[in-house]
Amino acid sequence: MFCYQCQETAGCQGCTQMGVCGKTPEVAAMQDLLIYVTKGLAEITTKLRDEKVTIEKKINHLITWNLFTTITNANFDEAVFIERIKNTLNVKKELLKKLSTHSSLSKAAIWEEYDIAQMKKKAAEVGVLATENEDVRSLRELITYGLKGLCAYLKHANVLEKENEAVDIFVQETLMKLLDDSLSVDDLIGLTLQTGKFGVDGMALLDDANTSAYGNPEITSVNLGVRANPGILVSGHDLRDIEMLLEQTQGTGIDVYTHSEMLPAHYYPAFKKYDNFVGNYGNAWWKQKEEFESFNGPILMTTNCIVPPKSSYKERLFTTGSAGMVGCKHIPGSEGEKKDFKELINLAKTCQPPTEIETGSIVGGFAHNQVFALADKVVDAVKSGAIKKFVVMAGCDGRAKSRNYYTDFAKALPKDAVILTAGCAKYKYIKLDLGDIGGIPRVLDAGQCNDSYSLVLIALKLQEIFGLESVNDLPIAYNIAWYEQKAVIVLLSLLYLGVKNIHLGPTLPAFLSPNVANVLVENFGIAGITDVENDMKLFFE
Ligand code: SF4
Ligand code: SF3
Repeated sequence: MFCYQCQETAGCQGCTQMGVCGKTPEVAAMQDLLIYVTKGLAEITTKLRDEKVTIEKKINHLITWNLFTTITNANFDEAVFIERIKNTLNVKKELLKKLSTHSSLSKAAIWEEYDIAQMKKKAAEVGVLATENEDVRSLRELITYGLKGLCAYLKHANVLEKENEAVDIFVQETLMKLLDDSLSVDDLIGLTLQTGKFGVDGMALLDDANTSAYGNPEITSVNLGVRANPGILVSGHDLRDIEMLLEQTQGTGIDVYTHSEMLPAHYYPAFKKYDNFVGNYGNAWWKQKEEFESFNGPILMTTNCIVPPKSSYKERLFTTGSAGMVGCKHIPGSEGEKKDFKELINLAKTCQPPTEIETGSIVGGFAHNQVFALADKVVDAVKSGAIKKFVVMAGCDGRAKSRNYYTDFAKALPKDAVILTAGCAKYKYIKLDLGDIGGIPRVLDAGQCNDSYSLVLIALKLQEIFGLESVNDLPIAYNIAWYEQKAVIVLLSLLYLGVKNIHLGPTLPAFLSPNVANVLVENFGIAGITDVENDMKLFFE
């Protein structure tokens, strides 16, 4: 196997024996093959569109779901990947019949094999290292990972019945281009920035989907303690799943808690009517082993990020949507279908209530609409000098000790600096008592990683209010932590919007070749992090 798509990749180079995440070589191989056949399918859909053939929505969704399923920590079940490959081959076969000529098709578009041994053989030939030129490989993978992140966001919008066909068309055209050996490094750099443009569109689509379904996030105090009833813990990013679970747990005596990236569900007005929606339990995804154990009740993983579970709670762990884990029950249901969570609810009734691991509360809900409502206050604070700087610290958390940097960085910030955050990176500092500036908390949490879109809107609004020419003229620094591919699309979106001098840590992506890293440094001022003392000087002097 060879995989270097996430920040935790072995030795900052690539996982070759077994994923640091727990991904086996068998799963890695089938993920590679799924990406390959999906690129082939995307080539066919793109060519059919050229011939004015309409591509059904369900095919767009299949492509989206395929990419999402290969995201870090989403699905560890080889059988799921084999099934998806076969399904994709079936769809591909049907569409091929509609295409007027097959003469210019790539090997990926025409490859077809249902025998597992043959699949494995092919998988070994089509992985990341199949591209020999390291710069082309680097850019192809950068774009692929951006598309994976984008597809995760599209999928969340799709389950809320929101579509943007232009984004689907771009995803498919781009997947086709990733098969094209005639594309130069410059072409691929252009495609990388275009991916960022569609990243913005994808996040805007999801923002619209979430806010039109559940209202605009608002300032909310979220309880960290527990109650005496048994509970179900929900993690991942899928708001439609938690909505269905909340509906089905009414009157059952079962409480519902959020974990990690599901915390922002509390910020949406629509979920406040459920009085069994108790609070947030625990921290970011990588703390699952301790926190899922002490939760005592069933856990629902709606998306990434799953840590392969301990046997002590494996029977209580359920997956749904793109998430999957061998030995854990999967709750089926796709767009528009009602999922049945009876099994979790029945199991919860037999479980002990959660063991309390902390008390108190945290405050969040500072997505664009809420911040715009506070704009006067924020602008006054900036004008008076009470707020001298904003630091965007969005992104991901992870298990590497080096990530304690972000806690130390938050603590060391001057008292007139405000953190803007989104994603699970927040767990490194959201529970610190950083106080407020004239009633404005010093950590403003917009929500999930996709709500980085809100941070962009906030920056653009401030630019407009202050009449600045460029978003880079604002007193905003960017110190972003990344882990998986959703952070890649957020980064590409920021680059597309012209944001410069983003610091990315705790390490730069292994998939950036030295030349590609140089392009990012020279054109966008991208840099890594060093230590808190040095970086404080860099950001504040
Ligand atoms: Fe390694 Fe990350 Fe790939 Fe897992 S997702 S195999 S940890 S690079
Ligand atoms: Fe977290 Fe996986 Fe990235 Fe959505 S849940 S931000 S790491």
